[in-house]
Amino acid sequence: MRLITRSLVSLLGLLVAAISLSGCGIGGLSPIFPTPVSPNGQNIYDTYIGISVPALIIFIGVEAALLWIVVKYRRSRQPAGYVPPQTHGNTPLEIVWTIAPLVVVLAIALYSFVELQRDFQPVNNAAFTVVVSGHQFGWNYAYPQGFTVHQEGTLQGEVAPFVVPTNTLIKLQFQGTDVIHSWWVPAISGKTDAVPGYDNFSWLKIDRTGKWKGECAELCGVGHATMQIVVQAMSQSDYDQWVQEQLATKKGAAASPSS
Ligand SMILES: [Cu+2]
Repeated sequence: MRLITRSLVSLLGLLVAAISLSGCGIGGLSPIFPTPVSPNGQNIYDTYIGISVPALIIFIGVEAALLWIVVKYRRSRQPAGYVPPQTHGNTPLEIVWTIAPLVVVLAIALYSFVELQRDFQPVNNAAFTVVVSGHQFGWNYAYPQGFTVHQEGTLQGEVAPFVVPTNTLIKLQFQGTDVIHSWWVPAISGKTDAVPGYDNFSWLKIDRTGKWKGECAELCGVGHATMQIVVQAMSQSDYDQWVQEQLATKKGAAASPSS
């Protein structure tokens, strides 16, 4: 009976941890199930659900069978000095419980690999490319129009947004200037490493206006936790206006004498 109580208490603890984790947003970053806003984010979400739901069903089935056996065949229900039948080995059963998990693991591998092939290839029909470079500690977004958005790492308030137009396929080219960083906005795409000396690629095509948060997902030094990411999607006309403002600011900065 003590074993059952202990199992139930552990299960309850896990449940409480899961619920509290799903409830709290870490700096606006939901650790579980953010609503996807880009097709690659949607496909990652679908893959996650497609693997998690069957895994959860298998988990509940195994735990229920375990509890049922533990309760039904507990020692106190058996006559004093009872010794259960001593069978050794069961070839068909052993073959089944070796092959069944293998099939499950291979299915997960294949499912994930197909998603990797589908959404982690460099695209060549993008409207434009933004070069995203990570450094200790922040992100720079170099636009083809010739200006750069700096997201300097901070824990005091929000960083400047990486602005994109909605419904536009944008190629992201990742670079690292010192150590490896990883760009991750869960609602948009999978983690993509920004590696010194090697370019990685991803893309986004956001279907609505709004703002989404992410963080550097590769431990990169003492300021790692400050490397916030904010992506903002605007309508094409708002975006065009924003670009003009950036160009004007850049021109102004170049004209004024710097110290
Ligand atoms: Cu980093």
